[in-house]
Amino acid sequence: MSYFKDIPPIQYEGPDSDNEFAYRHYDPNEVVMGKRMEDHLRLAVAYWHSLAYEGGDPFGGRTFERPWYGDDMAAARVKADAAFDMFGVLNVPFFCFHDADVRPEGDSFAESRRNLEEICDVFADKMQQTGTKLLWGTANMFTHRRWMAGAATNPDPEIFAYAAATVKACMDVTHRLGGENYVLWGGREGYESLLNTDLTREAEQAGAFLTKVVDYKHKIGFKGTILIEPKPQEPSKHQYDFDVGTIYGFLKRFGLENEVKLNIEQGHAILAGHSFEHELALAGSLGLLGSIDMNRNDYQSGWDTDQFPNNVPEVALAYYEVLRAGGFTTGGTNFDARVRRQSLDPEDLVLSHVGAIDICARGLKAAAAMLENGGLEKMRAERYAGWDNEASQAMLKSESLDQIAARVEETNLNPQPRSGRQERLENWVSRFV
Ligand SMILES: [Mn+2]
Repeated sequence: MSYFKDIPPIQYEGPDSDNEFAYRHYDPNEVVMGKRMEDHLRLAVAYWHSLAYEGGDPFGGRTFERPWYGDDMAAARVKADAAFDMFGVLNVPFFCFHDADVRPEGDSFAESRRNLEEICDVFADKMQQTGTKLLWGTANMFTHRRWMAGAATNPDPEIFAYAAATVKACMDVTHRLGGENYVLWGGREGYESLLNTDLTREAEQAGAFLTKVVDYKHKIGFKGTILIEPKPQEPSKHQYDFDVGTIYGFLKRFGLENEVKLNIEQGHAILAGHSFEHELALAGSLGLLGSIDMNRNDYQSGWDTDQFPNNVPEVALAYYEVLRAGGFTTGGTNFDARVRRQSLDPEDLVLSHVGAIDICARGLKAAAAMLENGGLEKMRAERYAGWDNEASQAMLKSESLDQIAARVEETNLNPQPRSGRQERLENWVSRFV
């Protein structure tokens, strides 16, 4: 019997509905800027948070009781049943998973791979039956003790080899399931102490590893996008994929900037000292915006708490940058978010997503309204209008520093500052959110 048997399928009932188990703002068929809302947001449930997480924190273990907990294939099958029941209740088009979320670890690499392939056969059948699609697959190379000093950046070449085999297996099943992206998040790719770390070697290893991943993608004809997910720290003290700007430098260094894009997470952006919209805008500007992990952190604790989003103004500014960059192609909105330790019930698991999905719908609609109004773009164009003439462009392209200096004195240049209008623009945004 389904774990979600007492919960009706969630449907759009409009903003005046009094039903807790309904969408008030997410209408998959509503057209926003010429596209269905479902096709804009491309929502995905994260297997690890919703099915594998047991309610633990650094001070205590499992609080949840789910019928699928266990480390054998029978439990993995019960978990898959519950997962697809939940996707159906929510009516989300996509899911995402790590290998370790969906299958038990085997006694050997080969057994782990066979377990993964067997459960992905189950997924393939369920995907066929339900129409649910895979937004992305990925490898968990951070939980098991073998990864404690990193995967691709490990000082031990045998770990590098095990990581390569692991990623190959995960890419294979992602490809077979029609996954639209493949993600690499390097939680252990970094260091705890510089005293025992050779930064130069570890960067070379990471570059060689990613090059092999890209080569293999082309070899098997995987048409999805390879994505790297930035995060500055946690679990490692310092992670190499610190933020968007850092990864851009890494990709340029190894000539991979046209092969790899980014999966950008709200909580990780905040940990890096940025806003989510900053990271999205920078990725958009660099042509690297791939997909997003939607969540939020607790603003007091400073930890990566992976909570569900609940702030429309923040989410609106995030989708504004997504829309400005042209919207998602292979990417989407993955809820990298989990219910809190005390939220024990199946209803909590479902309603957390319902609320977050409505927040995303409101954010998307506000972002589209801002973009269609054009107020911010008009202001920006006015602010930089001085550059839209031949003389200004010549200064950038051909004038030398001393020529510019001579001109400043000859023309007795005396520039006057102009208002940045920040509060007026904040007032303008508030009209939409
Ligand atoms: Mn996170």
